[in-house]
Amino acid sequence: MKITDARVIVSCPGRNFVTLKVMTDGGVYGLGDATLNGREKAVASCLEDHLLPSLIGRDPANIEDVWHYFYKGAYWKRGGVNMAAIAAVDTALWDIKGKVLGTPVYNLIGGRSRDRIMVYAHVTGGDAAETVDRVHEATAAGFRAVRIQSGIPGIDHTYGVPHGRAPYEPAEPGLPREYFWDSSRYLNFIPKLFARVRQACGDELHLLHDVHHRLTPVEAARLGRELEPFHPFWIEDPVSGELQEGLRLLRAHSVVPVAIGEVFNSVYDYTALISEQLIDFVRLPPAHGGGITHALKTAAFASIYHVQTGFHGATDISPVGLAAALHCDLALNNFGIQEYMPHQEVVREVFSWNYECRDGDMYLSDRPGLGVDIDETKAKKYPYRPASLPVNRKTDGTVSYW
Ligand code: CS2
Ligand code: MG
Repeated sequence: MKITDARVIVSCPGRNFVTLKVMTDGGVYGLGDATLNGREKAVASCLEDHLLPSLIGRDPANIEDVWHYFYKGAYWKRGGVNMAAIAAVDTALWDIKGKVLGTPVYNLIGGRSRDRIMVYAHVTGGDAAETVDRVHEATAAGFRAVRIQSGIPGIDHTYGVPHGRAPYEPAEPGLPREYFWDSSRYLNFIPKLFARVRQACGDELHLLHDVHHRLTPVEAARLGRELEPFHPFWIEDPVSGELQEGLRLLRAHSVVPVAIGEVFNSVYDYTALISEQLIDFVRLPPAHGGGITHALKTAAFASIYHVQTGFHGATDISPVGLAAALHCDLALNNFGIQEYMPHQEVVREVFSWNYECRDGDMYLSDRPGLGVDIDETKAKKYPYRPASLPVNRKTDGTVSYW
């Protein structure tokens, strides 16, 4: 079997998605997600100009070899753009293999380890009272795990907290907007938010919280300590993880579980974090970290150190990328939880998929391959629109993490 053609489809049904379609001489094709929020065109060019010309003519069955050809062969290793491009190729090849063999991808990577995949819902409120109300709505809808984010007293607009009931979409049209941030106000408020939610919703609900990389290690240690009485499921990205050693300080002072890595792009970003057991969950999803092939290796390495998966699943991961994560979730023994933020309705015009969320769990059908398709004619109706993630400044104007 040979790869005969491959094309990149950039489309904006409500938000931008970059999708790779790989065609074969057998008539079977595979899809991969190449969306990197705010850097969509860079990944499209990486594929079109650099990877795809040498993909044509290869045997799509040889996934491991193709992965290493692009990873080792690039000379310039890793990087968000490069690893998202490799991920798209890899995912498309797993899709093809599943379709050719007539079996879902999860069957090719170990089969089912469970029947369903626990997901966490996003709950955001303008203030603590509204957040509590929204948690009640999420539990009434069946969710057993919720990520709680809230507007913070004294901070005008917080990244990740949309106004009213607007859908959560981190990128905004045009150039980056600037938001302001004050860690001391945040640190004073979040333990109070957790106290209110625990008091209103009881002990059983899993509570998660995303710090969005904003704290220093010692600030994160304070947060971890103060949240301990409310036993969070995890705190996410408490510090910016590129300094892996920074997590030692947090670990030394707190037993709050830590999830990290949605902005990482390979297992090499995790070596100290995992081998020193400084974290509890890896967030790097297949779509941003070299695809299913590399996600399985990262998860295998993590499993040795009792670290579980909690893959990133925000709306900037397309249905193709989410499906890739779900197949891994179903198969991996050290699956922990999956993030789930439903796509806008308009996304259904362009993509069709085989997963369904019921009562806080995700179910995958046994459709061969990934089980996701794209309607290229409909995709053309929604051309690319430039959009950016915001830039964060401290209240005195200094650029900070988000
Ligand atoms: C967030 C995302 O889902 C999450 O945990 O951190 O909203 C993230 O900021 C975006 O996906 C960035 O593209
Ligand atoms: Mg996050």
